[in-house]
Amino acid sequence: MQRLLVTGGAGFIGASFVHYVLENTDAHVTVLDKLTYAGNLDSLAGLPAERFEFVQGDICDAGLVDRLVAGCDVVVHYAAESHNDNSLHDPRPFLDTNIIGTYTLIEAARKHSRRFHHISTDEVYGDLELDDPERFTENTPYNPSSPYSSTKAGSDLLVRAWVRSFGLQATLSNCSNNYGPYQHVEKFIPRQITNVIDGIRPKLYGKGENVRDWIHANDHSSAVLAIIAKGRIGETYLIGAGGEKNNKDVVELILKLMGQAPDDYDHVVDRPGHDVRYAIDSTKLRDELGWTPRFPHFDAGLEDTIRWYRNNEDWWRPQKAATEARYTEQGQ
Ligand code: NAD
Ligand code: TDX
Repeated sequence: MQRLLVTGGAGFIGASFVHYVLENTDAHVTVLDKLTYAGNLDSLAGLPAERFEFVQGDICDAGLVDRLVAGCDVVVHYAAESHNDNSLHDPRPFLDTNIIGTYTLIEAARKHSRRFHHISTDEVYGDLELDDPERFTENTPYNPSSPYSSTKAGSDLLVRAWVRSFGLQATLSNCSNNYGPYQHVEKFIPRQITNVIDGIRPKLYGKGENVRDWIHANDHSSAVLAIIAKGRIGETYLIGAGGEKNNKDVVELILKLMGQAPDDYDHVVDRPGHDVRYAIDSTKLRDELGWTPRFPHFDAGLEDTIRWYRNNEDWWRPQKAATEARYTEQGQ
C-alpha cells in the first residue's frame, strides 16, 4: 500500500483527488493543509479513518514538512494560493506559498529520496489569441501574466532544476481550468451558480469573450494518478479534456440550466492583464499513458455541479457574503 502525502488536500482539487484516491486505490493518504480561507475540512468529511489522516500546517514549515515527507512514499503537491484576482491585490502570500513552500517540499523530497509530483497550471504559458489555431503543448515557452501564474511558473522551474541538478524523482503536470464540487465561491463557475441561488445577477468580466478550457476535477485526478504510476521522471504532462468555452457561453448555460433568462447577467470591470484564451493539447498524456477523460460532456458536468451547490449550501454559505463584499469593493 502506497503512502501519499497530499499538500493542499482541503482545497478544491486536492480534496477531489483525495476522494478519488481513496475510492479508486488502496493507498493511505495524509493531507497537509494550512486551512487558509480556501481550505475547508468539510470537504474531507467522512473519509475512512484507517486510510486517512489530516495534519494542519504550513508547507513553508521545514521541520514539519521534513517529518511528513520522511513518512510517505510519494508527495503530491497541490497546496497553493490559487486565485488570480487575489494575486492582483496582495501578491505576497503567492510568493511565500507557491515559491518558498514548493522549495521547502522539494528540499525534503530530495533529502529523503521521495517521489514527487508537482501540480501546476496551463497559465504558466500565458495566453493565446481567440483565432490562434495552436494550443499549448509541453514545448510552449513560459510567458505568465499574473502574480499567481508567475509564481506557479517559478515553482515549476524550481522542480525542473531539482530534477536536473539533484536527481529529484519528480514529474509535473499543467492542467486547464477545473470545475466540479468543492470549488470556492470566489471562482467563476461557483460564484455564478451561488449568485443565481441568492438572486444576484451573475458578473461577467469585460465582454466575456475570454476562453477557458474546462475539465472536470475527477478527470484531473485520474490523470495525476496515471502520471504518478506511469509518468517518466523529469517529464511534464499537460492535462486537458478539450473543453474550450467562452465565459459568456458558460454564464448563459448556467442561467439556462437554473431556469433563468439567458441574458440576466451584468458586465463588470475587466480583470487587469486578463488572459484571453487557454487551450491544451493533451496528446502526450493520452498517447504515452493511455489516459482519456471520463467526464467530457461539459453540459452534463455543469448540471451535476449546479445540483451539488444547490444540495450543499451549508458547505459554501459561510464564505459567500465576505467573498461578494470583496468583489463589490473591487467593482466586480
Ligand atoms: P484552492 O485555493 O481551492 O486550494 C488550495 C489549498 O491549499 C487550500 O486548502 C489551502 O488551505 C491550502 N494552502 C494554501 N497555502 C498553504 C500553505 N502555505 N501550506 C499548506 N496549505 C496551504 O486551490 P485549487 O483550485 O484546488 O488548486 C490546487 C492546485 O491546483 C494549485 O496548485 C493550483 O495552482 C493548481 N491548479 C488549479 C486549477 C484550477 O482550475 N483551480 C487548474 C490547474 C492547476
Ligand atoms: O466573477 C467572475 N467573472 C468572470 O468573468 C470571475 C470570478 C471570473 N470571471 C472570468 C475570469 C476568467 O476569464 O472567468 C474566467 C475564470 O476565472 P477564474 O475562475 O478566476 O479562473 P482563472 O483565472 O481562469 O484561473 C483558474 O484556472 C487556472 C484557477 O483559479 C487557477 O488556479 C488555475 O491555475
